[in-house]
Amino acid sequence: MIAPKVKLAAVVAATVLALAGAPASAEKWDMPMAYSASNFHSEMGVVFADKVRDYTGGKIDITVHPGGSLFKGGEIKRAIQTGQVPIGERFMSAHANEAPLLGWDNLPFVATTYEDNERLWQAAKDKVNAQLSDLNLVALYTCPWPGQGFYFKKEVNSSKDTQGVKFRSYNTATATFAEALGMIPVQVEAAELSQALATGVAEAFISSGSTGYDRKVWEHLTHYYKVNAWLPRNYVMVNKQVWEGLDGDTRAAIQKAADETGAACAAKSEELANWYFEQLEANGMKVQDAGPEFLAELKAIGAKMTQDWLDTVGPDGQEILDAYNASKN
Ligand code: PCA
Repeated sequence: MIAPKVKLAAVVAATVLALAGAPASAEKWDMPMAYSASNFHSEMGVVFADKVRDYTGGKIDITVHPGGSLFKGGEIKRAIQTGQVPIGERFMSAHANEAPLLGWDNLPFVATTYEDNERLWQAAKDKVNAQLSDLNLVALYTCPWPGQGFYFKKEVNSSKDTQGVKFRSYNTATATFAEALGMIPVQVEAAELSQALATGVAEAFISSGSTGYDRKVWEHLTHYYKVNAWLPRNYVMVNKQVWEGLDGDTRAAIQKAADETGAACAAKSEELANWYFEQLEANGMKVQDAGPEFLAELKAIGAKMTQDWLDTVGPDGQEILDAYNASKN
């Protein structure tokens, strides 16, 4: 039995909370994110958490844990699927090994601008959401990284220069790309990238200027080749049962926060894309367009990868590409 004094204290505390405008039943949600705290995706995660607190009247109180600090990048999806945490963020195409459709944003040279990437997302969205639902997940918002290019520690003009290079990949598609260039892929999380470069586990990788900047890769590497091969997306996802267990008003409030944050995050990504290159240059890296021979090879490999994706995914993949191509006319 609870002692009357304690009971009274609890009532008083609840009243104080109610008077302060915070509902006594505030739900605390931990939100693991994979990338560093100062990265724009993580900063936007905090913006999202603030908006959710605001729009739900304090009912849902999200704490962001960036940099893989609560769960490592590769563990986040599973932690949400199994209900260890209600919500989290991860790189979508990292899940394409399990669900190939989720590699929709990793098709080389298909959508190389922010505008086209958004068109591709609109074409893919319903199918992606259906796929995520099968995985017990609901996507709240997605946000593109800047275009992907290659980091090396030497000048590279063609695949003659890439043979035997140890390459950090971030998903199956980038490992395939590396192998087609004669490189040796090793999968490493962005959070562990600096260490992989410092210890020689990897000596090249594909990514945006953003991750090169976050990981200060100029300490180990010298060249960045702009390729803009694709603009992959992160997504913030919630456990399906948790989502369905919320009342309609709370869901609408969270979705409003998510829609606003997704739009702001994409705008931020675009705004920062060139700034990251300037920072790489200011720190001594040579940032340049990939040369014609290298680019032609990358495009040939890319075309094959897109075809392989279509073969694996089947009609859903083709429908996405058809809808995307139609949206460009
Ligand atoms: N940075 C992330 C994914 C894509 C990007 O630009 C990374 O390199 O892991």
